[in-house]
Amino acid sequence: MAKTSVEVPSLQKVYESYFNIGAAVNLRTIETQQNLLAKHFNSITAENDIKFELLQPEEGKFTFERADKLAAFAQSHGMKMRGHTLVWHNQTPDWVFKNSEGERVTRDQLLQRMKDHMTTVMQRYKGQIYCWDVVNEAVTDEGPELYRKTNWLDIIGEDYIEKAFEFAHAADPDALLFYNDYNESNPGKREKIYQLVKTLVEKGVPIHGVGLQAHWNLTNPCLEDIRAAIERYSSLGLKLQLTELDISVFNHEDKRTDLAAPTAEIIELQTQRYQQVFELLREYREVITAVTFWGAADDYTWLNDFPVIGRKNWPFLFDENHQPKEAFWKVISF
Ligand code: HAH
Repeated sequence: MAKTSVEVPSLQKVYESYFNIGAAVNLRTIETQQNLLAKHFNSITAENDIKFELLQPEEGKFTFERADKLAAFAQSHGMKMRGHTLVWHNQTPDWVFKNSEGERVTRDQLLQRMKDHMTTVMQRYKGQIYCWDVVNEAVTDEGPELYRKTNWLDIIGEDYIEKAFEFAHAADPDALLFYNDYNESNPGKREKIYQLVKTLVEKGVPIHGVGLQAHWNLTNPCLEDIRAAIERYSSLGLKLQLTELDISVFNHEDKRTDLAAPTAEIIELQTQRYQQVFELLREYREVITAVTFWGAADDYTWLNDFPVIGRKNWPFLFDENHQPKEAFWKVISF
């Protein structure tokens, strides 16, 4: 039986004494999903608009209009805001790594650019963005190497990560500083992320948390691996946040494109999965301070273009019409 919207409890209120509930947003979704966001979420992250290439497409030319609009949306709705992201190998313009002759910049030049970007951006949103993904995805998925091969690593060296955290802390001493990564619950990558973060903590680098992106699907990662990752990272005395949660209805290898709507079986699996995941997250309320979805409702998700371009996905608790799915009712029943 369809329930009317007045009977739908607010997700964010149900979880008030557990953790913040966030959503990634963009300029479109703060319009199209405005009511849903206002009711169920008390935190937002800019899906793209705070990334390097969108904030400083050319050296010294900052374009804050989009990010400012999102920050104003958060403020007018009494929401917190997370900052994503400062130092990353993706969505960073080429100019950052090149001088005016088109040659590679030196270590010192790149450190200066990193610092200038971070300082300008963080100071602008000081008091509004309470928590930053300072470094995103610096660890390899496979192989023995710890550090992902990137321009940051090549030009600066392994200490680019600690430098980023130091610049961040100097720019906004009140901000919470996170290391963020995906496949964070995979046992092999988990240990690499753990080693990286442990070294930072031991060196006294100002880091306050680990972001688990949590781009999951109906079966992967298993609950035991998620639990082990939470235990391992939190053993360092850091806070944890799920920063980009979505539960794809396709396993990563599944490249089929013929599904027009989720089957009853898929809906059932996703419902159970969300129930189990949130049961586990509630157990760790002492260390998990926020759970942010990488979107809000099934009418818009980056998964419609990843990893298969143009394939529809249905990864959230709310359907395409912003109505709560079965999974929503399980997540709020405890
Ligand atoms: C995340 N990467 C990024 O943190 C986020 O900024 C982006 O909008 C979407 C997902 C996840 C990822 C990827 O982009 C490519 C391969 C694996 C995982």
